[in-house]
Amino acid sequence: KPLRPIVISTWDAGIAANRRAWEILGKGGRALDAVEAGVMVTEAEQNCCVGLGANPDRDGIVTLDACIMDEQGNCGSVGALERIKHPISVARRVMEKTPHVMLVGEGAQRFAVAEGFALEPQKLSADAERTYREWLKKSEYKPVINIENKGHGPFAPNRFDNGEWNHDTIGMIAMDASGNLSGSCTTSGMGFKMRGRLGDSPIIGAGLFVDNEVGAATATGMGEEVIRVCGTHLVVEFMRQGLSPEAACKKAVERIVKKNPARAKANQVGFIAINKQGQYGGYCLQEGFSYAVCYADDKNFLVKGKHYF
Ligand code: SD4
Repeated sequence: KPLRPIVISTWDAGIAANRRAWEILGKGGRALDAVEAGVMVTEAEQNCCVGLGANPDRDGIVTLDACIMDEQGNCGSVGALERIKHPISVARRVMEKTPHVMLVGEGAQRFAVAEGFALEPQKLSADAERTYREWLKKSEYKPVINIENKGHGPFAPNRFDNGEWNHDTIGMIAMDASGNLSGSCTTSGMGFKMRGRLGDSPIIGAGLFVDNEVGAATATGMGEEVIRVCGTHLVVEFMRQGLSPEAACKKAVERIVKKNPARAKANQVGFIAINKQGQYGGYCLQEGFSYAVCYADDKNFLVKGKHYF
């Protein structure tokens, strides 16, 4: 029996985000509203991995990326947005109120302010302040090649010293009672990224893709790996060819590995997907990725992503 409505989202923070999304979906609300409201919960949390409380770039500034896509293929995105609490809502305004898909940096912030979003103080959360100071101790600005060999990916400490994978993103995809799909993705990006760096999360087809005929997918992990293969577009196209959500995510992960096995081995990427039949699935490079699945008042649980390595 098809699961409908359904909402799934990345990592453990997905549980709280799903709960909020379900308040809308469970009442017959629109998937687009659900995926926006859902990830706003995560964006609003201080000392979390997403939003203004998250880790800054190397210059100590939090820069946020987000995108959103609806059942008609409309989409909006913001990149490198500073001092705005809810980048996902700004992305939605870009979609609904401008002729464009993507606004970045100062222009995105100016648009947000013109739309009535408050300019928040430029201040790190207590957690981020502590982590940043710690990071500054060890990490100088070295050419990429010098830090590449730490097993941390090209430039970000993708993995903590305790072996856990760092994550700074929530991606959410949903199908509503009418059978329409939408998705959202929001992030502070990789912690301690170079200033100006954009990852996959604000890029339609990389961090998020929705095709209402087929399904939807979102990604997390090392954005550069996802961008190189147009990750979520690839997942949706594999579903179009008849693969289940899990098999489609797996095949996209395998594509990443095939391109550069050594690089893939040093990084984490996770994809999650749903299809029009209300099936869901996920797949990742490394053990340690989980996603949250919700399809009823009393069904909101974490699933461990199957992994390649
Ligand atoms: C990025 N994909 O900026 C994001 C980071 C992420 O869990 O997903 N972290 O590359």
